[in-house]
Amino acid sequence: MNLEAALEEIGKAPTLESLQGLKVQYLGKNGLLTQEMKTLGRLAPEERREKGRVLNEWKEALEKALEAREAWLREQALQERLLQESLDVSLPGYAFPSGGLHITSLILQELVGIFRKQGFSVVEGPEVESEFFNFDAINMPEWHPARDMQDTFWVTFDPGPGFTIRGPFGESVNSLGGAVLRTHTSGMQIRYMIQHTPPFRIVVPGRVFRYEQTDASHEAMFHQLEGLVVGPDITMADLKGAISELARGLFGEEGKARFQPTYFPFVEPGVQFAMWWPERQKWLELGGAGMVHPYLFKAVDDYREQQGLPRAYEGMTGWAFGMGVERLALLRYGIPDIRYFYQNRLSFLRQFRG
Ligand code: FA5
Repeated sequence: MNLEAALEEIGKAPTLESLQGLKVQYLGKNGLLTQEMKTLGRLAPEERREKGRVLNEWKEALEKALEAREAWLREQALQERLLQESLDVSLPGYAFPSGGLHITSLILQELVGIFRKQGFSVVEGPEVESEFFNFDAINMPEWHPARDMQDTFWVTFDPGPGFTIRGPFGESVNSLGGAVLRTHTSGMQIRYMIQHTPPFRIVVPGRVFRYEQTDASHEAMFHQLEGLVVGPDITMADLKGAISELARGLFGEEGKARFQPTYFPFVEPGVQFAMWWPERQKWLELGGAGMVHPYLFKAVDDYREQQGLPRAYEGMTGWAFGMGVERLALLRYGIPDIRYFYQNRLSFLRQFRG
């Protein structure tokens, strides 16, 4: 074996693979140096020591050369890769899709903004509600059609430990009937009045649920905005003023509201209201409203009394309204089908993102 030639060969190995080949060729189990080592046993002791020393030096020299070449080849490969992968900052960048608010959020924000300007506070309530707040306390006794199974998602699962419907004071109200997915935001009228004393004005945005066959104008899940104003001298004129103001906020100076009598158990008198849409020259039916029924004030005061609080609603008057948020969006943007709202198709949603 010629050490010089071997070292030169190693120093010129073009690739890591060929270098590995050389390593096997010299130092492998049957490698050239290994074979030379095997001959040592046949030599006289003196000669063996001398040749053994030389072969060990060769071995070290080969190992060093292999290592050095390997390091160089690896460095070379790295440099090449860096060169290939280097960033070309002149390339156009990727466009990251940016998110946006859902059409329902946009409308809700707009509505709430209009009421905030008039001094209303914004409050929210639970989506799983007790039968008591959703129905009984707002004068919707058991025989009322809205309590039919078609209209209401009853929460019939075994509540199990840890699940209780709580009243405004954290007290369990499970004893006051079953649980429902709230069918409207009107239950919040009671929750809020129990905890606060008049005068006040609030709006309550929120999700509501109805066990309904869906169609172009009916969803099983939609949003409402509830309004409630209570004080010593609140009149129907204030209600008309507030809804008309909302119409102007939404549709500009030409915006106006129309009221027609109708029946809701929790208002007296009750109205349904529509808004004039100047662009299309037509009326949009948006929701119900009216003067708070005295039944509610009594139910609230009774509840307060049970909790050791003074009665606070005798001699008070107030008005309330509840409107469909998606309905408003449908009419305002000429959207043909309410089911588009929650199918999550980007092609639809992108048209409205704020
Ligand atoms: C109510 O829910 C009453 N709580 C409103 C109210 C509040 C009246 C305070 C008086 C005082 P109604 O069931 O009509 O009323 O629903 C109100 C609005 O919600 C409707 O005008 C409509 O805009 C919308 N709405 C009702 N059902 C659906 C549905 N399935 N899908 C989409 N929007 C609906």
